[in-house]
Amino acid sequence: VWKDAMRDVDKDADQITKSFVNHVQTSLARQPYNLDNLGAYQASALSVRDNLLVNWNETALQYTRKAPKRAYYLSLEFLMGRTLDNALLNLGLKDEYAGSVKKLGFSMEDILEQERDAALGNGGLGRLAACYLDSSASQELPVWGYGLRYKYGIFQQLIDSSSGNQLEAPDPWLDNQNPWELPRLDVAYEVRFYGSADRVNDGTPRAAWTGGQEVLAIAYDVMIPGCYTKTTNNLRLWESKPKRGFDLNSFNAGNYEGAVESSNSASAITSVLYPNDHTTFGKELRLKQQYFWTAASLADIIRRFKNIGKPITEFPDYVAIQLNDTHPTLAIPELMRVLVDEEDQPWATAWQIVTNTFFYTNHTVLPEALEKWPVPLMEHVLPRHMQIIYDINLQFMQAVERAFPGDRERLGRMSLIEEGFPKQVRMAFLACIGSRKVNGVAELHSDLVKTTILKDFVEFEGISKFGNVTNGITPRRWLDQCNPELSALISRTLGVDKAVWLKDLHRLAELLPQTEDAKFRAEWAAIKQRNKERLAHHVQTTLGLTINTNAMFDVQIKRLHEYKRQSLNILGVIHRYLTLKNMSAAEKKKVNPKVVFFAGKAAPAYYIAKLTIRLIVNVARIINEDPDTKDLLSMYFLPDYSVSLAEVLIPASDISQHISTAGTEASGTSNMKFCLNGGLLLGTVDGANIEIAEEVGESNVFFFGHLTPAVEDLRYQHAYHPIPIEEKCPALANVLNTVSSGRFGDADVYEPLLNTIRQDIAALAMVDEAYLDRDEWVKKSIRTSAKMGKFSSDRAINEYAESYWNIEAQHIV
Ligand code: 26R
Repeated sequence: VWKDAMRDVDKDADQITKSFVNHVQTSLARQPYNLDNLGAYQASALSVRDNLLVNWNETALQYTRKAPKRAYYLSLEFLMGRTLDNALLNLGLKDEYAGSVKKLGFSMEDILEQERDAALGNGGLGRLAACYLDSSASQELPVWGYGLRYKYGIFQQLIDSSSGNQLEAPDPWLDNQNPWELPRLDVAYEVRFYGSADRVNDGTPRAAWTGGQEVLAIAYDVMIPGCYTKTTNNLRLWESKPKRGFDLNSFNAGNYEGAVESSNSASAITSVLYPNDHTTFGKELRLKQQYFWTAASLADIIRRFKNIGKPITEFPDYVAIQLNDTHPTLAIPELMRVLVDEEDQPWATAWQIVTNTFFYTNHTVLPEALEKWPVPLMEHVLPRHMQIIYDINLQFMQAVERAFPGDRERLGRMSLIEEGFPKQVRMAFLACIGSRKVNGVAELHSDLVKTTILKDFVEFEGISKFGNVTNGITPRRWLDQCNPELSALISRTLGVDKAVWLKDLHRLAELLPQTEDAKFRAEWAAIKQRNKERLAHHVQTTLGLTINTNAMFDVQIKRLHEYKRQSLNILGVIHRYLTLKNMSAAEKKKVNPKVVFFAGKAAPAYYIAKLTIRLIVNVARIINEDPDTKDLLSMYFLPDYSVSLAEVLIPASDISQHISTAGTEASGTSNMKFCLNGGLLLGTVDGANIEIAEEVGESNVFFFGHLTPAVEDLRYQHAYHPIPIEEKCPALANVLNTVSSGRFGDADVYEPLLNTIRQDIAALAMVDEAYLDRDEWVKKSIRTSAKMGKFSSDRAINEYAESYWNIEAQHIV
């Protein structure tokens, strides 16, 4: 079917060359004979884009003609990474383009390296959004993404060579131009801030919102190709612009700075991605980003709905809107405002429409990450929305009072407004009551949502509103693209085109019998080895460091955060170092070498996270230079973690660490990526680790630590009195004392960090022991990969489509 769907695509080698040369000459205005790799990338991208645009137009046209119910994924973050390789894969043009550029004297690998990552996200939440777009298009689902076109993505991370501290630099990702976006200067909406809201008082709930600042939202469209289908969806990103270039009165009065001031403040809204995850800051600009984006997106969605010509009460029959965490929650009062103030709907009708349109996904239960906006700030920036939130809350409180008469405490707990100085709006509660359904992102996490932060809401609204959709990852990027050799081995072994299993990942289970085939195991292991060498080569060329590829590769790559416990990993490394130092030459002979990799960014204002990076860098410095141990242990902090770096690191890992305190990591998604690529998992009983273990079998993972209920009990009873580390584990006590003694420099500096440490030494010892039996290790690796079918984001997105959004696949012809 897909081959038929692809018939419009230019596969002919001459056509590809022609299109490439044509773009070199007419789009880039350059000469083919002295073209560099960057030019070759741009020409390839423009040529591939021509193919995407045909499909993208066709998809849009057929959606408009058939007017099916559509879903919209509102996310403040889309961590897309690079596009060219993914577009070539999804179009089925990889070999054709590689062949054509080769004839022109280029290597496709070098060309692909020229592309800058689109890094419009912090971590898990943003990358999940990107995987879901890939799966939506691949499953032929009518889903559009809506986000912001930040001028600067997540900051570039540098490591100061003398101190080991993280430094931040801007990420001007659009500087080289972005071939994957289309400016839609004709698609523009006005968005208001500040001003005043006056109730009309004519017996309707209407109010007039006037004055303040008006800015323009301009659409930029990014093509999202499905894998082996014509379906090419859209990611619409908004850019903010001043409504007028500058203030003419100030200008004419000679006040040039004043004249451009408001224009600067309008452009500032989409200038930069906030680099903090899991800690809120309550900043006005962030609030303006959220409203700007939700208002423009809703205006666009409503306009498209109106083109169908149906009454507004049928809105939820044509539109489902997914809220990616609470960041877009203002869409709820905004849709109320449009329906009540502009469409003149009665309050109850409007609320009915709203609560049948939205769906809310929670991505964390950590209290510091739950968004709350100060009421005074809301009143200032969005006076009408604050009124609407109070009105929603009044009705809601009355309903709770009817269900639980006289339960004042419950009312206090459930109110959308948290008492205090200042009062704050609880966005998770607003998202919950304004949505048709609420879900968490792994079984354990969804249970925690229901039993902790939204417990009262489950009791009031009923359990059926609350569900779980375990996260997934796209096997296109996270297996075929990042690990082409493994992908080819899988296709050969299953005896099918990769088109088949990449879109039906459960078929990987057919690899299981191969665990008993020594030749297959050898091939499997050889691919892992070559991926380790590819990583080593990458580190050699980018950082000038030589890595021992005979070692076990142990990888922990994720945002730096106390709850993710990179600190625990470091102490494990130091423990190993000290153990090696005390070993005789004979004992050392029995030890398998190990290389430990870290990567990840720390929020610029997160002191402990930054201190952790500094410790990693400085411990690495000592360990890697020590002639007694360096052949058996080394450690690297790879700076500026990104999607592209992950694509090199993940296929090279023998074991990866996912060691959050039980109950804190909502799901984790890199755990799925490592396992899919045959890396084993060292983890706590947390998030999706649990479901991974269920799938692959506990004997194939390394689990340690408390179970969640225990953790919860400890927290609830405030009865957590840790046993002194000297009693519990003298070896670890030695580690801690060594760090604080200043053996790695900075005596006493790391004291705050050492407090959060618990033991995982035993689990690490088990990993070492298991690695000694290499045959058994490879079997575990194959079994792990083979049982990852569940974690395809195709499965996840189909669950949303069926059980949440009620949308259907549209086959584009
Ligand atoms: C409000 C603000 C500071 C903020 C809070 C939280 C900004 C960004 C976040 C991101 C959080 C919610 C996040 O990325 N959560 C992660 O979502 C992943 C996808 O569901 C999970 O796999 C991961 O466990 C979770 O931490």
